[in-house]
Amino acid sequence: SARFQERKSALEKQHKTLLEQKNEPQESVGNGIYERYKNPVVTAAHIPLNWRFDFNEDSNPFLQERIGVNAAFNAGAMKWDGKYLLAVRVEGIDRKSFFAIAESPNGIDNFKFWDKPCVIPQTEEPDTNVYDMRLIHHEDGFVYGIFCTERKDPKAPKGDTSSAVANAGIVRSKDLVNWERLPDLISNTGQQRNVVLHPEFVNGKYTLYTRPQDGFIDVGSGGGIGLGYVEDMANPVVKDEKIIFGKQYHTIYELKNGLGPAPIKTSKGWLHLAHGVRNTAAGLRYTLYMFMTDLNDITKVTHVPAGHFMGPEGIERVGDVSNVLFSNGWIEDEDGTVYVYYASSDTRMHVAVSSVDKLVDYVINTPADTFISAGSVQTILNQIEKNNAI
Ligand code: M1P
Repeated sequence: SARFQERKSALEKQHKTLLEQKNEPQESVGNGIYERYKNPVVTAAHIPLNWRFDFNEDSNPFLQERIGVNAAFNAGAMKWDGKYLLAVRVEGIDRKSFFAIAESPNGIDNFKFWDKPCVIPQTEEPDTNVYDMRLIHHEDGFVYGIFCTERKDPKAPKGDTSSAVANAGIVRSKDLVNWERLPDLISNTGQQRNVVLHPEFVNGKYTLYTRPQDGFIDVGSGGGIGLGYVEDMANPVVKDEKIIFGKQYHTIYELKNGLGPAPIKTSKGWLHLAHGVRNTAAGLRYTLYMFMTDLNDITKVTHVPAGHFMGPEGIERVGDVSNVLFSNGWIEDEDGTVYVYYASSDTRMHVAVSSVDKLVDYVINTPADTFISAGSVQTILNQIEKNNAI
């Protein structure tokens, strides 16, 4: 009918306008470390219309949305064939997350999803939910996708319909379309989330950053960013796992922390982006922070700027899980530009643009935490004195 066609055209026009919207840096002088951009880069509204609508007028006379999408966030990222790709965590209104690749020609706008969502083969025990994929182009030639797989806790008492067990699921691919599923991570330190593969072999072994936790939400007595070694990704038993960056009292990572994307190699050390969590009266607050590890000993943390690198601002503060920034993807371009892809409040994806030089300067020259208020004051006094001497 004319009404059906009219509605279809309106939907298509609205979608096209959103996808083709130009993105620009925010108008503020900024902090000199990175530039935030005005628009989110990927949202639930970016999901292709033909995933959501049945366009057959006989079976869908009102052209209703049949399969709703709630959010698009926590994306892995990589440059592939000259394009900027995000492996987005798409969360349906049915609460299930899955992965779908969105591609942009420039890294800051025009993100468009590939034709179909990713098909992730299952292990013998199907994943109930999957999320937060890190994409790593390993020097063995494969692109690995390491993600969180969640299943109901078999030990949950009857009537407990929310306790879950988290672990790292592993897939690899040579074309990002056909994925080979490997066994889930085998670690004896409890549940795992925020597991990331180091892009290079270390002493001939695969090296994984881990985040052991006692429970599904609580890291408990353990936690922290761990590091362990795997001989064969087809039998991913983590050995010699040790914590390289623990949670710490009265910091932005007081409750828990976890690694974001795989680190970027620089002449000064490995640059890391992570998230830190602290508890507040308003609930958990997630911010992003950075640190650097030694080029020759990746277990050694060499620099940690005090506080957060990015915290939620403005609209970023609001969403399904408010007061959260989370990042599991960044892209280092050939010219040294770094695109930091971050999600706000478990709802949408944004980009902040920096460079390797700027990030290295930030990590090395930002004062470290002194862990007490008087120390923070002294750090400011030192800077005032230095400025007065100019
Ligand atoms: O809701 C905030 C985040 O909570 C979890 O992160 P973590 O294990 O670090 O606490 C994850 O569920 C993550 O997806 C989510 O964004």
